[in-house]
Amino acid sequence: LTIPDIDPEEARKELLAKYPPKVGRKRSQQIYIKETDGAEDREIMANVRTVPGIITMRGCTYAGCKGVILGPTRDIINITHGPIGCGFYSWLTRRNQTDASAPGAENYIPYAFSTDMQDEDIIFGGEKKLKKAIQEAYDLFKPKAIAIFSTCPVGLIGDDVHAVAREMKALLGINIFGFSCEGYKGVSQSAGHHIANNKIFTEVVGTSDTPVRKGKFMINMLGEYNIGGDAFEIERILEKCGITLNATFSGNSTYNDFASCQLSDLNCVMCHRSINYVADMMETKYGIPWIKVNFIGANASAKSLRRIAAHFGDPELIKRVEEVIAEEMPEVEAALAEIKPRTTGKTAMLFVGGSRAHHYQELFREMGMTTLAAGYEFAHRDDYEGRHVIPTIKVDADSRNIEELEVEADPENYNPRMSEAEMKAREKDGWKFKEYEGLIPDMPKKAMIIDDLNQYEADKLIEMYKPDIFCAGIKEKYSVQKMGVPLKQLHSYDYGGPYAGFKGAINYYKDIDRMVNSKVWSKVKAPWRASEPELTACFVA
Ligand code: CFN
Ligand code: HCA
Repeated sequence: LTIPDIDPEEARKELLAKYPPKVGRKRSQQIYIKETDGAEDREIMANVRTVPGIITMRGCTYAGCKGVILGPTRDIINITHGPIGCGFYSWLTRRNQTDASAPGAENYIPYAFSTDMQDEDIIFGGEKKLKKAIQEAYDLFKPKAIAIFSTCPVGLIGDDVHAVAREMKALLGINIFGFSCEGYKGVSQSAGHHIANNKIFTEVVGTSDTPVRKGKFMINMLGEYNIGGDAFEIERILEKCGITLNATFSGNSTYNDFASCQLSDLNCVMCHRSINYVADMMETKYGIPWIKVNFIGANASAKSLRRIAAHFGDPELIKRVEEVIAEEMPEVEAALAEIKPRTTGKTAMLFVGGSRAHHYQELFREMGMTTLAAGYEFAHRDDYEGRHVIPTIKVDADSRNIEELEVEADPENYNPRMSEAEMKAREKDGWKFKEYEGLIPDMPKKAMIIDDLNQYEADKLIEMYKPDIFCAGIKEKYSVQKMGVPLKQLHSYDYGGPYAGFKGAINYYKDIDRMVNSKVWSKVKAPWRASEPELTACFVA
């Protein structure tokens, strides 16, 4: 797989040419060009604030906390404390699916709960309204737990959601907890993941010793959110192998799944970015080891199953996993053989979130397609650079709070390029390091890796490279299509999916084949283009 004949250094210059010098210098550190086909020893700048005025693809801290981490839980009532827009626009937009027929758990996902703050609440304070909302939700549903999410104005006016949570918890006798996840709290969604996960870890994980499920090989899947039903496909495969998926963080999950997840034998981390620290904390507190897995792509799925089986080391399980792979692969191979002649040689660009821009390259490779450029919206350096990068910070897991996790941002403590000697020295001090497969080492020579891509740069990239497909989200979809290039939403899957596991790979091959071979958008002319001369004349006059 090779990149077409475009000089990436020239392309980088073109991307940066319009910026004022200071902005250009900052952006240039977030644009990385591969010099080889393998691992390299350079840094990319990531997880830094977007320059104000730039139209970023990122979302906010509230979105990361409420939408991403807690959104897919079924039986926790999630109340947005804020103006109605925040609750409304995080209502069912992520396509995290639920098993409505599952016994023993309520499903509140179809509801949008919000305090609907008005001007007078901003002026006089919104705590009373929040208490009323909690009482109302309790009276109507009698849930196991209620979570409160702070939006920007809540932090600005100083409502104490934690005090309200404590008071209502004492009054109602159920678990109620608040999140200080105001949208502006961090540089992106990523801060919201931290805030959500820390609280779930301290308030819920390990609070029950009653197992929800039993099995010989019990695993948790961390960082799998069941978008388009991905977790259902992963569970189907695991079940076939005789592996019990105990708790998923947090696709189709329940309060009790979190509360008793410490009874599992192994944590598998699917999306490293959103949750790696929970795996660390569970290892520290409960001694549960963790491994990285990836169920996006048929080969990646097979590799992950083998990794899980190897961890348990049970000969029967190892054999069963091989049987399942052998059973599943022929259908995948047949689907691939059908589409591959049409997809081979096509090109893609992926700018998505904090893990999919990497994971989906596997599927494109299977189809014989080349990724010309890719990047994350909000991932950190370890997600890009890979290598030994996960220090288990020496603090008591229970007391580990967001300030302590900020240590990650400190390059002194958290350097993916740390030398072997320094890692050894730190290991003596109680630090742990793990292998992690990053995006940059996996990309071909001349590929561009761009952090926190923006609207202007996306347009420029498309003009220069004319990829056969662009993968991003809803905000990017229509502007890209107007440039004649099909856009695959790799957040919501555009009503499609699942794309995980073996069946998911087949779905993906078919969808992408259709998109790169019937480029309807390049054949459509926008109505205003047809009458452009008239309009121009009109404005000139
Ligand atoms: S489901 Fe995940 S896989 S959790 Fe994360 S980093 Fe978002 S919501 Mo959109 S699709 Fe995306 Fe990842 Fe992990 Fe989703 S690539 S941006 S915050 N993400
Ligand atoms: C979020 C959620 C999001 C947005 C997707 C998009 C998702 O970041 O708050 O921009 O299309 O997957 O739903 O990432």
